[in-house]
Amino acid sequence: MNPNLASIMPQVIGVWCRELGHDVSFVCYTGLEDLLTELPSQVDLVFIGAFTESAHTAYALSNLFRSKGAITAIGGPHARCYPEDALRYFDYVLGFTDRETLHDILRECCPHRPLGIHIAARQQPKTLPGVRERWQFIEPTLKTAPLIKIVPMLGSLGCPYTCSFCIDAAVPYQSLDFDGIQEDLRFLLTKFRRPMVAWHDPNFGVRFDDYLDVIERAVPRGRIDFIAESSLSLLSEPHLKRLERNGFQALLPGIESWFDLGNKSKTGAQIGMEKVRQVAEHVNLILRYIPYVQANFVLGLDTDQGPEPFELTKRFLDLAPGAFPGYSLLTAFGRAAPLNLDYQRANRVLPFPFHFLNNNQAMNVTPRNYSWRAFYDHVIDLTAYSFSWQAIARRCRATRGLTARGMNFVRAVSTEGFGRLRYHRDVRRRLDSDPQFLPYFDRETTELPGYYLDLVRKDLGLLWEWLPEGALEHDPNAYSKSEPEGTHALGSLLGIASEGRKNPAAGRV
Ligand code: B12
Ligand code: SF4
Repeated sequence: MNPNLASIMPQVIGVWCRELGHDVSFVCYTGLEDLLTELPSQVDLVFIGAFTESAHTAYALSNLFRSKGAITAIGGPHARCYPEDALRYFDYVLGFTDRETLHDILRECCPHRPLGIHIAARQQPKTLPGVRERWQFIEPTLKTAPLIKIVPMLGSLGCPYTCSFCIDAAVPYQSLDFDGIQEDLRFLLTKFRRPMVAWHDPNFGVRFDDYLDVIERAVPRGRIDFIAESSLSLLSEPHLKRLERNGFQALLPGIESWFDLGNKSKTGAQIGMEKVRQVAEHVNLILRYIPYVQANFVLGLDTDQGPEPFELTKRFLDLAPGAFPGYSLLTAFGRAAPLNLDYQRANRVLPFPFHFLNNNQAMNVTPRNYSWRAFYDHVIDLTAYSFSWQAIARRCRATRGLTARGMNFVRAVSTEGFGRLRYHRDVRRRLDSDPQFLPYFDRETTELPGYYLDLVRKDLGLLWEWLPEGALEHDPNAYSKSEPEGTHALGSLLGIASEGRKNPAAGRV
């Protein structure tokens, strides 16, 4: 599946660089490639797009390329969330990136060491190259996906909601060019017998009728399958009927919590069991029209206490057995969200190495209302319940279609369901038995338990040798240190503009 989860933005950078006359090599790392052999050996400038979970891979690669004389730049979620840290290892660290920002870097292209420079456009780009232009990079990436091939598309950026834990809380909503979207959909019909498209919009369907009008104009009914992340408040029955007619096969609504964020789930002030009943009914309604539903939850929010939130999620699974539950451990990704300032100011953020910050392998915020042992007990109990054989069988019975059933089964018994359960149990056991664990979790020491060190070393493989010294540590409070008390720091999400010195030399990127 991994090539189907590839990001759009590195493809965009590739398109823009070629348009500006550069000779571009593009490598999409899906976790299986041997990067040391796949990557080109001689380049002038390297752009790396990375999530925080792959920051150490990115840092090691930057070090490797710099040793061969290249200039390095990082963009993507990690660069947006932890720019101060990335500046230690890259010449350029990018926030919002438009064509102009990229052009400035290509023109200048010179080393900035020991500390790189942080460059960001004032806002999200107004336009991005579509599928037709990105096809040169999409096609080779999807070649490595054996069965299902999913094309990533974007219809909008930002979100009108302001959930305080979200990276889009401060980013204004904007839709992308509808004509371009229409053309891309038509283009895809020439490439696959039945294309499958995943919308990477943070919240698909905000201008619902406009998007569905475009799809209906471009696509003969049912010729393209779609997947989208959306919020329950946008998924009314008339909308669901229209989505079904237009080939939507999977939706991923965020429920997040039974005690918070009512505006997202259209449950208003309702909380607790009331909300469970209402949301379960809504999810069952969705399942009548859409074969696959993943319901997303955040575990460990400040509004949660005692066993109740976890028990309520179990009741939800009983009442809506067809939904696949996606659990995220509360994670404060640096300066991603306004709420992170509060966690940092309250000294609640743990310095877990970036490698573990993928919403599952570590929770880097001290829970307000649980001890670590109690918290993990609840997480394990809920995960075991969600992926028990009874729950898997119930999910299978409540889902339509072979693909949806197959996906649910594979996800439950692979690294996601069973794998995470094993991992959480291992962590819980070590909270009792490994003398390094609890002191680290309780922030009595910053010495990383050997267990985690071994895991990063193993995962990085040969790249471990290239990981710069000190790169496993970062300042978990960097965001709050850069903001005066009392601010909510929205300005800093936009970064600083480039001065863009001129040095026009087209090169290999
Ligand atoms: C679509 C999406 C996905 C998709 C596609 C993932 C992918 N590989 O791109 C799916 C569903 C697969 C997914 C999975 C995950 N996701 Co996700 N996802 C998003 C989402 C909703 C939109 C991102 C997006 O594409 N936006 C459109 C682009 C154009 O805008 P942008 O991201 O703001 O990028 C701008 C700049 O950052 C810059 N830029 C971006 N990339 C690059 C690259 C280069 C080279 C350069 C120069 C610039 C640059 O330019 C852009 C234009 O200004 C964001 C939330 C959000 N609203 O941003 C979360 C988000 C990115 N995901 C997140 C997480 C944690 C995950 C998972 C770990 C969750 C999980 N446990 O499974 C996985 C990891 C997947 C992986 N490693 O590939 C976090 C990342 C936090 C972090 N610092 O790492 C985010 C921010 C959500 C959050 N929790 O706050 N995700
Ligand atoms: S609705 Fe979703 S994308 Fe929008 S701000 Fe809330 S969590 Fe973020």
